[in-house]
Amino acid sequence: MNLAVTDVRLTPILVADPPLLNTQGVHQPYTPRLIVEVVTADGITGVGETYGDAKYLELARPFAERLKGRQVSDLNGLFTVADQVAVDASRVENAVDVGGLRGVQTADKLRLSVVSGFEVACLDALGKALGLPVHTLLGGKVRDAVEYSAYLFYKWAGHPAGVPAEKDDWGAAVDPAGVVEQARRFKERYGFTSFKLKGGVFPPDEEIAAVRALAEAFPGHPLRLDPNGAWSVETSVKVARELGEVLEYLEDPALGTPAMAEVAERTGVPLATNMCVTTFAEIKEAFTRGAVQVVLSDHHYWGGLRNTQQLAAVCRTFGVGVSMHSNTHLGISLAAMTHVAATVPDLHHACDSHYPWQSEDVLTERLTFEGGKVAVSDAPGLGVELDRERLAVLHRRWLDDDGALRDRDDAAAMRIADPEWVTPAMPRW
Ligand code: GKR
Ligand code: MG
Repeated sequence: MNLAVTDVRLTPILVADPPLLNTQGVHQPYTPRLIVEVVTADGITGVGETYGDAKYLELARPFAERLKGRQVSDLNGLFTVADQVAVDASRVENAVDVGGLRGVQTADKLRLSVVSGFEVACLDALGKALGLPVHTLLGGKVRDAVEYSAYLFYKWAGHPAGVPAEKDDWGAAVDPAGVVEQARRFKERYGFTSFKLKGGVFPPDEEIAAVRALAEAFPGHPLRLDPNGAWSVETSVKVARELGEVLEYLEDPALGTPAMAEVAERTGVPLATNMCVTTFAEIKEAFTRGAVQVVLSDHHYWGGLRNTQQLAAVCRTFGVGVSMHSNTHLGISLAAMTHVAATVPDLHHACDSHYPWQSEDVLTERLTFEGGKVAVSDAPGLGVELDRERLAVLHRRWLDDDGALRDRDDAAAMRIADPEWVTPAMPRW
């Protein structure tokens, strides 16, 4: 068996995305992703997926060159390779990273996001070479299916008139009734039993009303609200008091560890985060201050599936819960998320996934949710197959773009509908 990497293919693509609203603005009609393929000397191809914005491509290209000749089994070596590639400092200094929705951006974090795409591709190739599923390479699954939550968004019926976009059949959701209707569809289509509402879009009272409407329509279903740090400590405490009874947890109500610690101290509602604990370095302060009770990992920016397992072990040590954050992604990432989540022993909260919002994929067969769960594949590698024709179509879209969509920019997308829009300073309320 020859596990040496002989070729690496990087394919940036643009994927259709509905007009989902968040603190920064609205999702663009097409969002960038990067598909990574790692080929071994035996002709086995492993696939991975990560962010596709220019700053990630800038790192992924030299990374790919350096990977050639290394073994797909040398997963620790990926971090050595990461140390050898650099991103232009201006990319980090000026980066807004979609308004920091995934926490503070650093050069290291960018590198880890690139590592994750290659790590998943190497694990897929290694699994295929050995005839073993990725979860086995990670130590073995402890569950046969992974539960996901329905990720509800305030949303327009369509992208602004005149903007080239794919149509979706979800309709608008800009008030409590719209949110409940969206949740109903999620439940009907995929069987989800827990719901997360992306907040920070409307004044808190309106979002409180939406969560109350969900609680009424779906009694006993776990509910979460995530305003991405849009609220002051006072507002967060008020919302926590008003919704305390119905929330499984409140996600990033306020920005940063000190503010989260204060909210935690003044309320009994568990706080979750994918914003103030996004690196190993941020754990100590947050945990010692009791700022968060659940960390939402994301294998993309935590540096891969094995780092996610390490994060889970640290959380376990401190009695902090762990679950999974999501950003717009396709089936390769959903498969990777499912494999790693299957190996985490104490996963007590349904994971997040944007996947139902993506009408397009690069796989021959889409992954499916049944009863809100994705079955853990036992096929070799990730258990997914790349659809090269679809990949070519989505890559063509990226090639044809004049550059406007190649970097995700929710504020720019919002300005098309509202030319006066500037991303609000946080806390907004
Ligand atoms: O897709 O608009 C979005 C979300 O707001 C995403 O960018 C966040 O990173 O889902 C994320 C979150 O939980 O904060
Ligand atoms: Mg969040």
